[in-house]
Amino acid sequence: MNERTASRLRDLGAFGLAGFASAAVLFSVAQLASAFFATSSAPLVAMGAVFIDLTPPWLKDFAIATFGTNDKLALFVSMGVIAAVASVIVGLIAKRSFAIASGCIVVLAMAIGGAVLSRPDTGLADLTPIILGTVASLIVLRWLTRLAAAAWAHRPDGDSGAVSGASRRNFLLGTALALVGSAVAAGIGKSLATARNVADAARAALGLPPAKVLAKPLPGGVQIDLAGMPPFVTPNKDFYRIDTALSVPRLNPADWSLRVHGMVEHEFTLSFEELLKEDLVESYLTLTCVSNPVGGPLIGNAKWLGYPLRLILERAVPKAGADMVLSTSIDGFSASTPLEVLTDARMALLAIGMNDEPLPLEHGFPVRMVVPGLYGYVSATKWVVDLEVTRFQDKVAYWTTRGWSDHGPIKLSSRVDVPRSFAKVPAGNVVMGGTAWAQTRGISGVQVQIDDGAWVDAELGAEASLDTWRQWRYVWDGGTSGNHTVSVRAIDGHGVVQSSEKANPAPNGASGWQRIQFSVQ
Ligand SMILES: Nc1nc2c(c(=O)[nH]1)N[C@H]1C(S)=C(S)[C@@H](COP(=O)(O)O)O[C@H]1N2
Ligand SMILES: [Mo]
Repeated sequence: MNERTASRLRDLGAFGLAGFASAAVLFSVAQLASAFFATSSAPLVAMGAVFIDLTPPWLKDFAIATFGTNDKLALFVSMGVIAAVASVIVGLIAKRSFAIASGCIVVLAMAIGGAVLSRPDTGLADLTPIILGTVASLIVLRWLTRLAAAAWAHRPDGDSGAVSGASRRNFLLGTALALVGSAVAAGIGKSLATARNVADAARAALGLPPAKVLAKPLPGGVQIDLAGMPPFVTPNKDFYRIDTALSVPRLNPADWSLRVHGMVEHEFTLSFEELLKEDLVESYLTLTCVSNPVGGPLIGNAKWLGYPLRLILERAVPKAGADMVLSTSIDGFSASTPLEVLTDARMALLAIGMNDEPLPLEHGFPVRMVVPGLYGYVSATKWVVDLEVTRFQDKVAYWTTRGWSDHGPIKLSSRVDVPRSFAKVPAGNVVMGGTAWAQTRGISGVQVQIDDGAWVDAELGAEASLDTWRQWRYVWDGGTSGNHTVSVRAIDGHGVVQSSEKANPAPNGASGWQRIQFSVQ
């Protein structure tokens, strides 16, 4: 390697490192400062949120299919990698011209500022963190590039011995200081955010009021006794989570209110205290995500405590012509639910409790909607703060503007839970089991098909209600060794057989029969 290449490489290392360290300073200072402002004033949160809003449905499906509920982690990691590469490039530019490098940083900071302002919960003051971060970053970049230049710049006398030894140490010390400082700032930012988090404290302190109408007790036999079957009631910690929120909204119930307005005779605002005083009811209800592929895991069943949305709307008195309720969350998500669905006999709830606990923060604390029979994206608004009675032709909800249907009734569907796909089972009787659902219509039958045999009836677990899923079981006594498949299809309470037509989740839910492979030893 000649002298010239070696010095090029050193530049790359030194100035690239300087750029990286100054970017670390930008993000960590902004992160620290954001503890005192809206959560989406943090650069990564704001940028990620914009990215999610711009995500086309196919990419959303891909992300969920590939990363499951780690999709947000994957997003953060990708953003981190992109930011790291960009920061090294900015460092190299700074070697040539500090002015151009700082110009790049300012342009990036303005883009981040734009992202912050685009969030529904931010104002001008929430630009403070990114401004502080940018100023700190520019100072550090100036300082480190000077140190790097002093240590490695070519000297006309060619003699760099003792002088550059000391100045190289200075540069490395400076860089280490900037990196350690960033880590400390980010850490403090994180604990500050936790300490200032009133929502956790309020949730812990909240005792749920007793329900006026208790849930119908679950009949014995709702749970099929077979290892590998999901519990009939999904524990809160295992309940699937899908939302566009990069940082979970942290609402203090004391500040929460629900505005009910639009095409109604009586607009009103409901406080959390008022909601607690209403006659609350309990009800088991199975939620399902429209992005759930056939046989997928994005479904869960819980006992909800809440106030019937029907009664909220009765109080508001919708005007003639209204056909939709647009529910909006504190973080700008919205769902379009047919007015009819919220006013008919089904138990659509403004929920505050989930399985005898206040709603977990990730599941909408303090208040969310749950509606039997509709996918979550058109009904189950978490952190809900606004109900507007309107018309489908006048208002469009979050996912509809991104290509999904404005109506989203849940499709009749069924799943094999046991055996798992590609499981190896011992010879002899093979006990199979699974789940089927058709919320509001119920399940009247489940059939399975082994290999290319005839469709045969499975046994059904007890029915808890028409709004909950139902388990099934089938014992196959023909377990000859080799590879086999099992397919499943359900029949709803009206006698309709699950459609075999394959459809992707977009735009209104997957369909088709699940078929899995297993082998008998
Ligand atoms: N505020 C808000 N509410 C939301 C969403 C969201 O992105 N933001 N996603 C909806 C979707 S797509 C589904 S499937 C359900 C999931 O509810 P869970 O996370 O409690 O399972 O919430 C719904 N409510
Ligand atoms: Mo969903």
